[in-house]
Amino acid sequence: MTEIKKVLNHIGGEWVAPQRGGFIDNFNPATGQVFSHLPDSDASDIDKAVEVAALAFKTWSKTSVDERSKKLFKIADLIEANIDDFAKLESQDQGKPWFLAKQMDMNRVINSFRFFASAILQTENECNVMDAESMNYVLRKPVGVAGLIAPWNLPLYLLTWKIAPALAYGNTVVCKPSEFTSMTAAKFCELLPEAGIPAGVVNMVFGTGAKAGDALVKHPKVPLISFTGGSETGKKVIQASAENFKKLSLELGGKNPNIIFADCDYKKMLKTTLRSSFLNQGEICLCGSRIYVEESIYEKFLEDFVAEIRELKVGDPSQKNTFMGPLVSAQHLKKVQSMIQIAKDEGGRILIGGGTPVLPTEFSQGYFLEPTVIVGLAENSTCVQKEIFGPVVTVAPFKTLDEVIEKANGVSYGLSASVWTSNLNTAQSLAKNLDVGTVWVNSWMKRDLRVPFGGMKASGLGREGGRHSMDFYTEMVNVCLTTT
Ligand code: TXE
Repeated sequence: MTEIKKVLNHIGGEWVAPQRGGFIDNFNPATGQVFSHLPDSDASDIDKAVEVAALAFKTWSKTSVDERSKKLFKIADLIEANIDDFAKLESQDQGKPWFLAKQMDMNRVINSFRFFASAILQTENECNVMDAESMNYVLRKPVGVAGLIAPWNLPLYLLTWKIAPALAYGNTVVCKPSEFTSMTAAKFCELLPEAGIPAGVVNMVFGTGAKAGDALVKHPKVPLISFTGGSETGKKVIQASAENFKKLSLELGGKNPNIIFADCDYKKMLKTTLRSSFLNQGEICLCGSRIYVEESIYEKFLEDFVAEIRELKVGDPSQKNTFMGPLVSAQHLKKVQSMIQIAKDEGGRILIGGGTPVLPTEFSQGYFLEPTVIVGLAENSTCVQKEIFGPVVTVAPFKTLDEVIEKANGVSYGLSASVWTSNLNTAQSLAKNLDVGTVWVNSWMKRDLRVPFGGMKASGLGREGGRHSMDFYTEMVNVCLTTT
C-alpha cells in the first residue's frame, strides 16, 4: 500500500498542524483513492499566519529591489531544477497529464517568477512638472499582507501568478490554495529557505473556502485579496471584504466564444480548437466552450472536429500520449455529467462523447469523462449560458457578423474570445464589439505576461499582468513638491 502523506500548514517558516481543525482527505482523481491528508484550517490558523506575515512585512517591504529580484530569480531556478517532481505531483493531485503539468503549468510558474524578478528592476517612476514652482511625483508602496486565494484547475500556476508580483513589490502573503489541489503549494514552501525568502514572507494555510478562505477575506489586517475561482464565490468575496474596503482582484469564470469564419486558416483553426475545447480536461477558464461556425463550413467542421476527437487519448495521466486525464474531483464530475443530462433534456444532441471511457481496472474509480460535443441547443439553454468547466463544448452555426456578436455577448460572462478569420476588418470589428477582456485573433491562450489580463461582467473585476500587477500590488502616493 502506498503511504498517505500528511500535509501541514506553512506559517512563519514552520510546518504546523491546524490549531483546532482536523485533516481532510485528498484524492488522486485518476484512481479515486485518498493519497494525502490536508489541514482543515480555520480562522485561528489564518489569524496566526496574518500575524507573522505582518511582522515579516516590516523587513521584507524595506528589502532592496535588487535583493528581492535575486531571490525571485532563485525561486525560479529551484523550481526549474525540480520541474519533473513538481509536474508529477501536480498531475497526481489535479488529474492533468504529466506533459501538460510540465509544459504548461510548471514552465509558466518559472516564467512568472522570472518576469516579475526582472520587471521590478525596470520600473520607472511617474513625474509631472506642473509649473515653475511645483512638480508631482508618484511614490509606490507595497500594500501589506496580501491574501491570495487560488482554484484547482491550474493550481501552482495561478497561485504563483499572485505570489510572484506580490513579493516582487514588497508585500508578504497568506495563501489559501484550493482544498482539491494543495500538494504543489506545500512543495513550493520547501524551496523557500534555499531561495533566501525569510520566514513569514510566504505563509500557506490549507483548508476549505468556507472556513479558511472566508476568514482570510474577512481579516481586517489583510488589505488586499487576489482571488481566482467561481463567479458565485467571487460575489461572496466582494460581500465579505466590503466591511474593510479591500483592494480586490477577481478572476472568475468564463463561457468563451470561439468564432470561426469560412475564410480562416482551417487546418490551424481545427488543431487549436481541439486544444481550446479540451486541454486540461476543459478545466481552464479560457477554454472556448461555445463554438460558433459560419454556416457555409458548419457541416464540414462538425465532421472534421468529431474525427479529430476520436483520436484524442483519454486515460492514464502518466502516459506520454494521453491528452486528457480525469476531472478534478468526484463532485465536479457529477456536476459536469448533470449538465450533459440537462443538455439532452433541453433538446441538445450529443454528437460525440458524454460517457465514461473504458480504461484499465486501476482507473475504474477515477473521474474520467469523454470529450463531449453538443449541438442543437437554443442560445438561452442552460449549457450555452452556464459555465460547465469540463470537456464539453456546444457548437452552433451563424450567418452574419452582427448575429454572432449578439450570440457571443449573450451570456453573463466576459472573459475571452477566439476569432478565426483572415479578414482584418472582421477581426477588428469583433475586437471592438465583443464584451470580453481578451480577444485572440487566429490563436488561443497565447499569453504575454505584460498585457492586462482579466474579465468583464461575471468574469471578474480588475486586471493583472505587467504594470497592472504593479498597480494592484502597490499603493500610489502622489507627492506634490513646491519650492519655497
Ligand atoms: O471554485 P471556488 P471551485 C469555476 C468553475 C468551477 C466553479 C467552482 O465554474 O466549476 O468555479 O469551482 C476558495 N471565501 N472556476 O469549487 O469554490 C476555495 O477554497 C473565500 C473558475 O473550485 O470558487 C478555492 O481555494 N474563499 C476558475 C477558491 O476559493 C473561498 C477556476 C476557488 O474555489 C470561499 C476554478 C469563500 N466563501 C473554478 N469559497 C477560473 N476562472 O480559473 C471557496 N473559496
